[in-house]
Amino acid sequence: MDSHLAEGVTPDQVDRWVQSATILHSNGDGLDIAVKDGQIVGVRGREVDRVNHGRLGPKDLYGWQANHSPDRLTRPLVRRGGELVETDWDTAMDLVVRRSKELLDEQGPSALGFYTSGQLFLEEYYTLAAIGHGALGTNHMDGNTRLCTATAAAALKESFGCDGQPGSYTDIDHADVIALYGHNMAETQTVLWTRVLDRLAGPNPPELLCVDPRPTPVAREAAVHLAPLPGTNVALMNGILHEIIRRDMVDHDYVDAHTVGYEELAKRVADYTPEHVADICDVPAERIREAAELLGNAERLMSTVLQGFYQSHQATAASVQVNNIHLVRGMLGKPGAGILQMNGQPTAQNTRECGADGDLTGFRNWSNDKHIEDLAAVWNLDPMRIPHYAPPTHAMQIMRYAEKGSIQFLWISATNPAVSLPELERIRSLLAQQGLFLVVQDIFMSETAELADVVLPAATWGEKTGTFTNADRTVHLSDKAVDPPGEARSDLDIFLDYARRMDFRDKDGEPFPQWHDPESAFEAWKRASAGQLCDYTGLTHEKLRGSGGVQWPCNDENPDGTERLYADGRFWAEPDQCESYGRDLVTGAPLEPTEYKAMNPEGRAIIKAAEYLPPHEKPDGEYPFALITGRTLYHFHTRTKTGRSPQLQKAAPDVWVEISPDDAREAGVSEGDHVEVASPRGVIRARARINEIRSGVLFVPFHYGYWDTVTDEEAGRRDRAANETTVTDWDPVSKQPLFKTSAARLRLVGSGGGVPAPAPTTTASRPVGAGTTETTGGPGAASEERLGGGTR
Ligand SMILES: Nc1nc2c(c(=O)[nH]1)N[C@H]1C(S)=C(S)[C@@H](COP(=O)(O)OP(=O)(O)OC[C@H]3O[C@@H](n4cnc5c(=O)[nH]c(N)nc54)[C@H](O)[C@@H]3O)O[C@H]1N2
Ligand SMILES: Nc1nc2c(c(=O)[nH]1)N[C@H]1C(S)=C(S)[C@@H](COP(=O)(O)OP(=O)(O)OC[C@H]3O[C@@H](n4cnc5c(=O)[nH]c(N)nc54)[C@H](O)[C@@H]3O)O[C@H]1N2
Ligand SMILES: [Mo]
Repeated sequence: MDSHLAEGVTPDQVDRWVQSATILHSNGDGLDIAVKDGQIVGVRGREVDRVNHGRLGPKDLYGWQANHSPDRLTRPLVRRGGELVETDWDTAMDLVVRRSKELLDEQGPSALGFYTSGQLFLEEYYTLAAIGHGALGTNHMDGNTRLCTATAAAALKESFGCDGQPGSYTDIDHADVIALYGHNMAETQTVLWTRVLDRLAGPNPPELLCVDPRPTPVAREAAVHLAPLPGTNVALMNGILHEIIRRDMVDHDYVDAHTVGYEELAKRVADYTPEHVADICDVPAERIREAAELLGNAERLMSTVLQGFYQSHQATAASVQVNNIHLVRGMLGKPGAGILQMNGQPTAQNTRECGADGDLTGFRNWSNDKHIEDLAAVWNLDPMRIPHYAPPTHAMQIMRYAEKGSIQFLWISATNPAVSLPELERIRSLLAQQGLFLVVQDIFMSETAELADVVLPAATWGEKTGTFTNADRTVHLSDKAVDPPGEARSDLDIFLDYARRMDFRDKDGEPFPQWHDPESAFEAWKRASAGQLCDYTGLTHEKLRGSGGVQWPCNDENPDGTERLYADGRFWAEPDQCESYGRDLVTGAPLEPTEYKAMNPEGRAIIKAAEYLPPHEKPDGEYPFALITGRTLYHFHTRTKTGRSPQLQKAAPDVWVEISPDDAREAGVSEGDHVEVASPRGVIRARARINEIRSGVLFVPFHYGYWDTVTDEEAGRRDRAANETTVTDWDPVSKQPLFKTSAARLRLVGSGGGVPAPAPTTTASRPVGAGTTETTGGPGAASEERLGGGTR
């Protein structure tokens, strides 16, 4: 069991252990919070938990310290004479309510927008969805899940008719091949990775396939590592499918009984020979054959997909090809044969289920009037109150409407777009506009809160009760351990307070939402989920208390939850049932209900093919590098929590840029030198880390914004956040922005005096020459990386 307690505190001094789960990734590791004298003083892993069996990762062990950081927001703030000043809740909420009512009267609900998170609790999202889509009737509601797992949801809908992960983490225990696509699991889901490492060290170890342009710890363990040029995933996947089909490593019985679309796929990938694909991806053709061989011979294939696929221009098309490999090989619904279209944030699954993003509550279908009526009945509202004339506005479009002035009220909760959205100069200026009334609900004075008209101080994890669901559908309870600081209030209380002050009513004139606390919100949600794929009716807060997590669907038929979906080869895809009729994978154009019915009358799994298109912004003479951005082990996003945990902050104190040895030599750059990375949008300055990243590619972690750049020299400078450089563009199907494909140039600014870059040395950013003990680590392997991958 992993545990960390504050210095000087011993386990016997702990007053209480309070059940919860981890919140700085999507793994959902069960933990207990240690409480002493009304303060959180540590955590320990829960051995009874099905997900982690007591293990915890570095962020979980140290991240909780941020909760009692002295600079937590403790009172509401309002802008007066240009300055944010403290006030009381009545004053702040009155302002929010007054502006809402004015805009509702003058312009209607479309003047109001909501941008939320993947980090609140289920009860909070359900409440927000009911307020936004139900009571107010605005179409403008989305989550930062748009930046995170919109593609996971889209890929699942395209292939299986509905969101919901088919697989289970236990598939790792059974698989003989594990494929990780654009997923640096070793750094982003550390406990899940230890489960993989256990298998690798045990009897009958599985073989790994890693698809990632960087030498991640996953790549180092892989039997086959493909390092394609960023933005070429669809070509690569089509090449692998080409080989699998050419060599007839296809489960024709499964395909015939349970799928539609196989012929179309076979036709579409016919031209994608390994040689052709090798040219596009700059990966040796032989390596593509090896990957196909591995996948095609697997008896129990487990796949995970994450941001290397989701945050690029053909995100959904690429992710769907992973589903296709499973469908053509009949690798679903049995132990070891699982797909995880991964989540990133701890509660992103709930944002989607509850419909606090572009989805409709309970995985209902926006284009199916019966589903709207059904939800309206659950809410006891008139169906016409739920806007469904068009698909809900996605986050990037919400920002566009705010920029243009049609959205004049924007309520942002638990996300920090002034650091996490692309093209920050634009985001800062549109959020700061005079005409936009900006409400920011956070636990710290984030870069976004700095721009707000009203700042609402929230209580967070450990200070409130609620449930959340991880990437393999495991539901956990997180109980309140301590009181929030000052006057901070839970997000649920804030949303409900708004609803009461707005005096929303249901059809019977009763206050809407009809619930008032976490437990009644959960009970209400159960009614909304009843009979849907994400059925929670068999769960209660009490049942989860003490448990090791339960996987939905959990209902009368499955009282202990459900390990794998679609075990019987039946999908949630019947025309009357499905969450979406699907889209064209290349253009994003939605299918009409009649088209869907004609294509898939029996509700089978859908094998959908896609042509490869090159990225819109490719390296050229002026911007010769492909710039990718992402994560490091020790930090979470914009570091509002991990940057306030001394151990984590020390492990990765400042931004860096990863450069290959060849590229560094050509630019005259040595380890630790100061360099400038410029894209057509903006410039950042960072220190150079020379590592085994493939040539032609630069990597910058996106964790570093401006809240802790406090020295005189740094104050006011805006050249540290990766998103100064990224592009305003998105996948046409999922609308997820492209954080992993832009073009950039590199320039030496000054010597670092031989001091290494402030980057960790044990992660994907490990410097060249370090740690040659691992399988692909030596200089020979490094040159193979530069050719686009290696074998073990
Ligand atoms: N330590 C840590 N863990 C986290 C988080 C965190 O901030 N820090 N955040 C959580 C969240 S919200 C998320 S969404 C997940 C994200 O978890 P991951 O997706 O694992 O993390 P990223 O670093 O964003 O991207 C993964 C990999 O994609 C690769 N990549 C880039 N471009 C391409 C490409 O074109 N093709 C391919 N195949 N690969 C490419 C990158 O080299 C990178 O190693 O992590 C979760 N866990
Ligand atoms: N360049 C680049 N950009 C990216 C990515 C990338 O890979 N590259 N990844 C994208 C992805 S996958 C993600 S998920 C996003 C993440 O981007 P963000 O969501 O903007 O990042 P966070 O730092 O997690 O912001 C969460 C905010 O919520 C606050 N908060 C924490 N807990 C609570 C709570 O309980 N209540 C309230 N009200 N507030 C709380 C935190 O203090 C913080 O300000 O970034 C995206 N942006
Ligand atoms: Mo994410």
